[in-house]
Amino acid sequence: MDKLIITAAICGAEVMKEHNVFVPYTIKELTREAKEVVNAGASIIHLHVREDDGTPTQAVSRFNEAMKAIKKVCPDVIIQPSTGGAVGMSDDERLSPIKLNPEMCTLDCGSVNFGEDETFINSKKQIKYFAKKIYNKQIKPELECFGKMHVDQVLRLHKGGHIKDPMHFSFVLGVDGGQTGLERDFFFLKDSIPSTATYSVAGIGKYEFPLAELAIKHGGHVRVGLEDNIYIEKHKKAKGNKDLVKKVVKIAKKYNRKIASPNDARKILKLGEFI
Ligand code: KMH
Ligand code: ZN
Repeated sequence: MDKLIITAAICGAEVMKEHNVFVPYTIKELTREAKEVVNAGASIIHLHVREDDGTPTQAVSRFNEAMKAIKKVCPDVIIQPSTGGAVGMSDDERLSPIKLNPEMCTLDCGSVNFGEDETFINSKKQIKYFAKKIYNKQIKPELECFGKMHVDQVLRLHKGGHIKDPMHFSFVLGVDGGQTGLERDFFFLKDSIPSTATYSVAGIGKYEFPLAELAIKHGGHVRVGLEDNIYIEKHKKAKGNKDLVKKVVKIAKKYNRKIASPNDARKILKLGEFI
């Protein structure tokens, strides 16, 4: 089994300090969280950025500032900016961090309701547009799928030549409006992708650690972080992203799964290789 790649989603666009005071907004806070998760075992940082007051932004200048500051304290870490941004942003606004030539970025592979009245739109035409822009820059997309139909969408786009091998999926499960993150969901998605592809799971809220454990047992990779879940255990808030990463490392130890360094992750994900 490959070593375990831990991605830390340290910030997100929706979760606020009112939910967990450790959600980073400023560059200083982002850098603190990044350093702590990398020390705890994360090799990839899934990055959103905010204005100092917490407003989500996709401004290239803010990403530039954040990525430079993070690289200063964690020179090896893989930074994976979001091209999802926040609900309602335009395509080109969402794509702006790819101007900075990151090694990876997200590619959201279908639309999904977020809670009561928000819908995160990713039409087939948009996915093709994003994919083209991302591959043109030789960036490796993490294929974010909020349910099985998004996986099917990826497979069709792959067949049509819009998505390239080697594919790396991220199953983001448990969104209020998306697919649940139960054991049966995990197997349904994992067993739907080609054996040559890699995958990571990101369980929202209560699904975070049960899904992480399944992925650890079955050769997948794991994403955790305050973007997805603010609790270290029921009713107890995490004191920063590092607590969530440390908990994953502990589960991995139980199953003798070694933790990937950023360079291990580059090899496992074949970063920079496109067929
Ligand atoms: N904040 C969501 C609207 C991504 O990073 O690509 C989108 C999201 C997915 O978080
Ligand atoms: Zn995100």
